[in-house]
Formats: sequence, structure tokens, C-alpha cells
Amino acid sequence: MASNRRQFLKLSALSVTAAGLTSGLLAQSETKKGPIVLSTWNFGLKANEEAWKILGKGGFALDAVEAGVKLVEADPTERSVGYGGRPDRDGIVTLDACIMDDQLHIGSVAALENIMHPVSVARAVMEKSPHVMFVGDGALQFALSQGFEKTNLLTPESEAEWKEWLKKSEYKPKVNIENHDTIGMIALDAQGRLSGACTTSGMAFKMHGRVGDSPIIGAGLYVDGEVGAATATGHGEEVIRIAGCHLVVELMRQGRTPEEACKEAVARVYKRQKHRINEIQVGFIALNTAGEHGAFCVQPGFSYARMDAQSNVLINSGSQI
Ligand code: SD4
Repeated sequence: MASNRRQFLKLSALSVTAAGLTSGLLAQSETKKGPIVLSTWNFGLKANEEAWKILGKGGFALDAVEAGVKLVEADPTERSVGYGGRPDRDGIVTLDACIMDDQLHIGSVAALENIMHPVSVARAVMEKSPHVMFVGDGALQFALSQGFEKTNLLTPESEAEWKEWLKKSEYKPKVNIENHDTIGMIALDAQGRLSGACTTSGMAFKMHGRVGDSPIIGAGLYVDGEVGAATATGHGEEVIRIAGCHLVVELMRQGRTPEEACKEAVARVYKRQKHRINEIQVGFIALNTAGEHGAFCVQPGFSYARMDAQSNVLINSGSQI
């Protein structure tokens, strides 16, 4: 029974649906340079459109990825990123984000509270500080010093969900299509420059102070201008363990296609966690300097949005199980 269901999910992952989903096989066969932008989950479609306002005019990939993910950060209906994100178990919304260009310029913030756009604070860390990462209260102080304003990020919906969660206080984070999570975006611009950004409110009802992979350069995001870029979503602890996105980029450097590189990284997660693999989701997306792209994940259900001059489509990722 379970294997029939798995078979069904695998087959359906390869089919073209009315919702505009296209297959991983199609993605593999496309070979074109930029501009092109990829982002995680179905909210990536609208984020790509926003990024395209810059990419489509020949703008810088770094500006495009920042603008693209900001759209999702500001949307209170997206409950896993930015404003309206689910809080930790103390009822506090804490945000993680990072940004990176093709020259190894990096900026990151972790466990940041009360700021609507952590990705822009990460960019300010990159461009206006001598450091690469700020956390917690220091990140907030830095943001305020740069002119960012404090906002209450806990919406009534997220607060109600947290109060409901407190009744049982069971921490079993479910990460998949039901509550699509981090937005990671990677782009190649018309001049062949790569950049990436990643932003999240992290695992719902995490312990206060917990930081996931998303603000960690090399785990939730990595960009190398000579090779390609990758970003991740899913259980951050598993992504950090294998230095996931750095691994994906290094595998592309060794000659793997983006999809092969993502698949090999997912296999490392699987190898260690196969006894409890049904509880784990990790997905990677990757783009190389030729504009080829691909993805792979542990559980069926992960998709990514790909936009180029022709179209903006949601692509189902292949999965390990
Ligand atoms: C984290 N990777 O905080 C993030 C959350 C996420 O899909 O992407 N969930 O671990």
C-alpha cells in the first residue's frame, strides 16, 4: 500500500498539471544562460515576478534576489517567513536570513526580532559593516543603527496557532507542501553574475535562540561566481550537518549537473537519517553559470519556481523516497 502511494507520488511528480507544474526531466534538458531566477516552493512564483522587474531590465542579480524575497517577508499570509511567521515556543518571532553575491561578499543575521526585512539587514551587514554575521540583540541594534524600524511581527493568526500548540507542546516540525517554508532564491543576471538570498522565520515553535541553516553561508545558501549557486529548505539541522549548499556547489564544480549535485547532497542526509526518514524533509535547488538548473529533495512534495524570459513555472523536484 505504502509503496503504491510512493509510486503514485513519483509518477505524479513527473506529470504536467493544470496548475502549471512541469517535470524535473524538462528542467534538466533546458540549457540557457541568464537572466534566470529560481526560488523555493510555490510562493517562489510571485517572488520571481518581483525579482524579474530587476533582472528583466538587465539589473544586478543581487538586487533582484533581495527584492524578490522581500515580497514574501512582508506578506503576513506566508506563515514561515518574515512578518506573520510562526513564533518560537515562547511566542517570539525570530528571523534568520542571508545574502551572497558572486564575489564571495556575504551578510547574515540570525535570531533577529521585530524587523520586517531581515534580508535587507543582511545586505547592510555585508555592505556597511566589517563583519559577516550578527545575531539576536546585536543584530537588532545594528539594524536600528542602519535606520530599520521596529515592527511587531506576531500576527493574530500566528499567535492563535502558537496558543493552540502550547496545549500539547509537542515539537514535531512538519516541513513540506502543507506549510512551505523558507524562501531561498538564486539568480543569474544578463551579465552572467550570480547571487542568492535566503530568509525564514525558521521552524515553528523551535526553542528560543535556535538557529537553522538559512542564515548560515554554506548551509542554507552558497554562491560561487565561477561555478553556480544553491539554496536549501527543510530541516535546518540536517542541512547544517552536511554543509549542504557548499556541498552542492562543490559537486557542480566537479562536473555534476545541478540536479545530480542536489541528489548527491540529499543522499548524504538520507544515509544518516534513513531509520526516521519519514520525519525529515530537505530540498536543494541549484543553478550553474550556464543557466542550467535542478533540484532534489527527501520527500515528495517539494517544488521550485523557475522564471526566465519565456515563462515562470513551478517545477516538481525529484525525491529520494
Ligand atoms: C530552518 N530551513 O530554519 C529552515 C526552515 C525551513 O522548510 O526551510 N523549513 O531550519
